[in-house]
Amino acid sequence: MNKSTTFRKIVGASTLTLAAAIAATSVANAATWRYAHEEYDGDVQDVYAEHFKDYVEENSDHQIQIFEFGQLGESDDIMEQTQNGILQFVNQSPGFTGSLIPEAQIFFIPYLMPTDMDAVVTFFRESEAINEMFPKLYAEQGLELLQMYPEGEMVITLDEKATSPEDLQNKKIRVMTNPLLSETYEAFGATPTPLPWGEVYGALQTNMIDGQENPIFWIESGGLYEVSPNLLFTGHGWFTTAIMANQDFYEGLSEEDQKLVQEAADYAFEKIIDHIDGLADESLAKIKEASDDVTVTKLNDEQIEAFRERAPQVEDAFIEMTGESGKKLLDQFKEDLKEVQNN
Ligand code: 6CS
Repeated sequence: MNKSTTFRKIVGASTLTLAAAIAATSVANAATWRYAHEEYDGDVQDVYAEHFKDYVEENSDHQIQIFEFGQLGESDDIMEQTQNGILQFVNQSPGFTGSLIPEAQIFFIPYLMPTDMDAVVTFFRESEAINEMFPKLYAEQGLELLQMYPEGEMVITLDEKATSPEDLQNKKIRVMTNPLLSETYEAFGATPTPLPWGEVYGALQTNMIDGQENPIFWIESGGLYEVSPNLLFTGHGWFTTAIMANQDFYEGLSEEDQKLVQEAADYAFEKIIDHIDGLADESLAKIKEASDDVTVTKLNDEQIEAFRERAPQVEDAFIEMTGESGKKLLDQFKEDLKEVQNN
């Protein structure tokens, strides 16, 4: 064997060893990250999670394991598991986070958000309150906020048709478990009843409550129209949700993996905006097809005004609950919204 063949063999062998070592390191660094959300297979949060998973798995050796509603408990349970580091990612809606981060209740001030979807999406993309102020508030609770996104316009479902706050008197309306949402329904004339999601269908079925609010896709997918068939479109807000990571986990990632996570969150955001476009109309059509008992009431401007004029007292309650920090957030929120509407 001549010198050059020997040299090539040695180099070849060491290249192979190096490649094997790199492969072993990358397998050793490949992790399985646990991600829980609050919805079921095919619902908006699940679609977001699947896109996030696709991006991560296509662009790294890491795997994402998704847990849907109920597999690990209620929304508050998955948040606790994330704060404890048992889960790496959690999708929790401000409807529940509001009890942990009072400022997150801002989404429950009625008639703050526009009804037009393009304006809502632009707001989420560009808002300084959403993209700069909220991450700091979540960080105080050990959470790295990755993205906030809208799921759909809120619609009230009731046991009877209604068109005014007077019609809501004595109606027990289920609300997610944050105090400001209770203020909203009190302002609307109703009796708010905070409940975790798992109890809502049964409570409607047994008439423990008379109604609830949610986006149409969820009213359809959860079969809520079967037990609460009168739909009332008041235009008072959007269901918003948020995806976040345990902050210690996130800060322990390499720069490359942090970038991967951010890109996956942005990628899934774009996908979800496409997904929700037209989803409410499709879901309403499915509901009408499935049930003859369903009624749909879309309030006119004058009827909406009767609800809207009760919003300022909820805004006052928000400021009372959140102090200076909430006031600053609300001012920025309003400024961001004005900018979106002016453009
Ligand atoms: O009303 C609720 O509690 C649920 N609504 C939606 C649209 N997603 C998850 C949440 O738990």
